[in-house]
Amino acid sequence: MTPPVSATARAKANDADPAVAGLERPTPAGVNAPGFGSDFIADALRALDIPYIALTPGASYRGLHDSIVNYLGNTKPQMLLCLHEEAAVAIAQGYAKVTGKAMVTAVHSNVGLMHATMAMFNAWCDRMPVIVLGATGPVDAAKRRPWIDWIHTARDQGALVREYTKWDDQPSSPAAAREALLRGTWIANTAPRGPVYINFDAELQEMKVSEPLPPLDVARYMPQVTTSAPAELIRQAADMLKGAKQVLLLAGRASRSIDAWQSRVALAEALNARVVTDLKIGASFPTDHPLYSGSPRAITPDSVEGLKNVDIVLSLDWVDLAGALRAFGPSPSVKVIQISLDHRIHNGWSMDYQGLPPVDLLLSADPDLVVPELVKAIGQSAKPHAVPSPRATTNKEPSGFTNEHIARALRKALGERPVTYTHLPLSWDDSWLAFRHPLDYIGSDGGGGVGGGPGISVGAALALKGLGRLPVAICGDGDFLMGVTALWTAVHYKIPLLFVLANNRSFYNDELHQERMARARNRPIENKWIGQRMADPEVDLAAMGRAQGAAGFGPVTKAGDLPTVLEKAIAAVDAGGVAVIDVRVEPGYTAAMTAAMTRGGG
Ligand SMILES: Cc1ncc(C[n+]2csc(CCOP(=O)(O)OP(=O)(O)O)c2C)c(N)n1
Ligand SMILES: [Mg+2]
Repeated sequence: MTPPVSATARAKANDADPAVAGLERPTPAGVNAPGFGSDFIADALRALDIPYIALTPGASYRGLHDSIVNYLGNTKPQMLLCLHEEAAVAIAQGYAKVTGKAMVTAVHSNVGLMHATMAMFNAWCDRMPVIVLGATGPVDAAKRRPWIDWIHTARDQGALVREYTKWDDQPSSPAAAREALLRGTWIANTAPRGPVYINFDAELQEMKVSEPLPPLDVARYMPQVTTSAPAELIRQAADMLKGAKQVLLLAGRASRSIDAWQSRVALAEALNARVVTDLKIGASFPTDHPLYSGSPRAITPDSVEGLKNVDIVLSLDWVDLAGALRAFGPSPSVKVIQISLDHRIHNGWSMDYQGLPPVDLLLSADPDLVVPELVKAIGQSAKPHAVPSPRATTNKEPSGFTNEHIARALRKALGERPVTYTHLPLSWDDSWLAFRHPLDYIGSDGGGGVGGGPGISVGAALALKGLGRLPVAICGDGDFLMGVTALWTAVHYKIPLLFVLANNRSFYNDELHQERMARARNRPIENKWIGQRMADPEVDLAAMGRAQGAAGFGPVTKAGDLPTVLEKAIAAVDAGGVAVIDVRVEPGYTAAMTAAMTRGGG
């Protein structure tokens, strides 16, 4: 049972990773009863059982900062110092991608929040729960210090992020602050999940409070929200699927549960469905399964055997169902079943809800809960649908030095070892690495915000500690450079992690856009690199890793050198460190990637 929110809750054991928990131990503050507004906020955080708070400090929450260090003893939550607010929120996003649960972050007044916004938008589009704490004020103008307290006080600070958070609040008393934390945690962790923002007045944190708050049973404020589907709708969906000639299963957003994964496989097998997954989100189906057809690039009317015969599209919370249907170009007789809760989170500001798809049967439910029911209802398929031939993959050695060489070298170096890919670059082809477990790949940034890769990877690697998996982040140089200071947090808190950098010395994705412009306007294509290439000087990415205490390797300029360097870097990570390999791949994308970009994307 969850203990009441009170000073006694402070005696609870810390679930943080033991190596992390041993770090940054404060001098004990002795007998220490709660006496300030922020002590009550800290008590509530403790009772919510959240192990870490990733933060970049600021005076607006110096009260809460003191309470976490000197009142809670920097335990549960334990501080993870971040060098940029965007990294703090990205770390929480990565943590949620692995655990499914919200971690806490704290950012300073309006300015820290401004830095955090990009990562909050990524978490929002990724439907990942994150609790962002902020601060302002003193709201009472009479209490403000000259200048600094004035520029760092904003009316309705939550307005900065309201359009891409599920909820925000600015409580005015310790009791209201506690309630806001309970409500925010519940909302963030309830599907469809997402970030919340709670803003604490500096004065509220620093005020003396003599009366204790009455104890509270946290569990009673986290009621389970039913997200399964009614039996009648499951029966209807099962009947439609049983009568289908060929089902196209779009395996979209899903939890990291292995049981849910196995049910998805059972459903596909019962129907002999063709299955498509999406690198924008975490692995949702074994990509070496004979029923697997590929990534969304595979969804064209004639690219994959069997798709022409599709008469039912079953979407398990696919990120862009309307877009997939458009690319696939099905006949008007194709029926669409959508299982998703996502419509419950859509608002009028961000268009991340995508196009409006035609839907013949909607199950407003969590696909992970519906799929096992569908498997039961379908049983062994009434119709023996054709088994497709496995999709063609090539063993041909690629030419030049490309991302595909990185994939090959990793496959060879890691063999059957459990690996979690915590990030893949935009130009990645999903045939290069096989995913066989929901934790093999956790998806991308969500909001297309470049710079999220390093922070997300650090948060994921933290959550993966002790699971026997090697976290590997493959980042573009642009992504790495925008988020590079997240590495310091990983090194400092002893979070092992391997970065392999697909360094083409360019924001290359945008070179392709300039090429497209030049072609359309009949202008010189050879100028596409201007304003895109990071050359003269080339950035020494390994040195940027070393500067923060990571082991830096490279630059690796020949594919033949990769295996030896990888071996050394993996050894450094196995010894508990962070390793960075600067791989100087050639600028350029595969033909498939370029074709997909011409159809959209980027
Ligand atoms: C915050 C942000 N700024 C700019 C962009 C536009 N953009 C999309 S991809 C890209 C290039 C990323 O460079 P890199 O990570 O090196 O990958 P590459 O395209 O070179 O493979 C840019 C700048 C973006 N999506 N997000
Ligand atoms: Mg690049």
